[in-house]
Amino acid sequence: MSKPLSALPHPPGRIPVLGDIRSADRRRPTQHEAELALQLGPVFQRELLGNRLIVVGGAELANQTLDERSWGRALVGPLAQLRELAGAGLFTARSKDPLWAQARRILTPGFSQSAMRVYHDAMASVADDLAAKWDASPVVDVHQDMTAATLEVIGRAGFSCRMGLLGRRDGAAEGTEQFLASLGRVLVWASESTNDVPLVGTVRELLGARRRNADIAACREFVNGIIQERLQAGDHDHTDLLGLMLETEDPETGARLPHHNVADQVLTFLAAGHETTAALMEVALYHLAADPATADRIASTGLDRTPMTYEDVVKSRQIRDYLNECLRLWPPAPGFFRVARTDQDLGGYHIPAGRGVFVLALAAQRDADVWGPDAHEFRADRFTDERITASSRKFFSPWGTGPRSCIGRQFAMHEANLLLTTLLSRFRFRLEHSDELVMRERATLRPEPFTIIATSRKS
Ligand code: MNH
Repeated sequence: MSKPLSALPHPPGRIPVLGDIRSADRRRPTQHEAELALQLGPVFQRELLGNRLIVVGGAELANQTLDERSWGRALVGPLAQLRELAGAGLFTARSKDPLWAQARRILTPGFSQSAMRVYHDAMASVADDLAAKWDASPVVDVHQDMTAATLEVIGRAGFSCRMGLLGRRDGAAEGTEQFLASLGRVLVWASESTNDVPLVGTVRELLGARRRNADIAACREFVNGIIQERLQAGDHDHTDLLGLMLETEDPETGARLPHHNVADQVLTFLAAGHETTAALMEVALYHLAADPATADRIASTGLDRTPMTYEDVVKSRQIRDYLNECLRLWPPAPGFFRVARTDQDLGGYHIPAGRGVFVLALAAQRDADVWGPDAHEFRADRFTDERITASSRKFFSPWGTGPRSCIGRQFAMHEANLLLTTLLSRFRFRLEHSDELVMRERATLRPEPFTIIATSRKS
């Protein structure tokens, strides 16, 4: 007999009606939940004013929620908030919205491994611009440069559009900085408002609504500019993501994506693609800067080919393993929501059909029961030493799962791999201060800004 949800363990200090308000941390919600998972076990509850969030932080139970027959994706939490920004873009569309399936069919070839060949040169141009910048000024604000680099990559590879954040500015999109500022504020809101204390949150919501609507409008205006420019140019032979979306007929229905949906997708790729990949790059650069011996070792294994070709990137498995350890320890998307399709049992608790749970990858990817006693440590060779297979009990799911898993996975890995190998082959870097890696949250989990000193390997 499984126990009712009300019997799930919860944080100490629960207050009648208000709930677990004392243990709410609106600035670091998922890191706080990962700490709670250590105290409360593999599945627990957090309650705010009668809203119960079920958090799954144990590897075994988290793996159970990946079964697509029993569980599906849920559009709640920050995702639901982000619908205001990205509408029916892939990330925020409902699974039953026909536009989701249509867009996914049209876009899947554009995100396949072989499509990366098409984007490789555009990505490499960003890597070169970044390296030139580091050559000129060796004190590197990593946060700023990774924001710039990842946005440039999506802009140049996805939309054949320079963002003007790196390299030459002529012919670049205008208003990129304002777009970034607006997007940033909307992401903070989506993250914090879902972890707000009720009532206080409602007031904050009302006060912020006007500003937010202006920010959302500014973001949409920026992407409409990119699309309009392409439409006015009238050339139809672009092989980038934007070309694909504007020109391709859905293989199943024969229909093209309506332009408002193309705008949703462009905004989705700019938002979902840059913050996450920047977070991954920053975690990797932090650990490499903190451990120069490992950086030298990786740099000495045939990364000296310049420029890196598509094949070089695909073959550089060492970096891929390194990136996977970064994704394990600090998943840029710290968790995802799943909903029970039918009644389920999770660790002895009854989850009724339709109930949503939050799968906390941040905790499950560090579960010492399956990852071992050093689960909380960064180990550069972890993924080289042990392969993660479908049958292993280890939970590793930084890209989500099932039909709604990350469409940009190959894109992000090719990009991070190429950027990192380019930088590693050309520079030694060290941390300016011996800072700890501190993570902040705004729907994603991303390092607080830090500085590294980059010096050319040639000198
Ligand atoms: Mn991405 C969905 C992680 C890079 C575009 N992404 C997801 C999900 C995770 C995720 C996890 C599933 C969320 C959920 O189930 O609620 N994504 C990442 C990470 C990186 C990343 C860790 C980089 C590192 N993502 C990218 C890039 C792009 C992108 C780059 C695009 C250029 N991601 C998406 C889109 C979806 C998604 C679009 C939604 C897919 C769908 O629902 O059909």
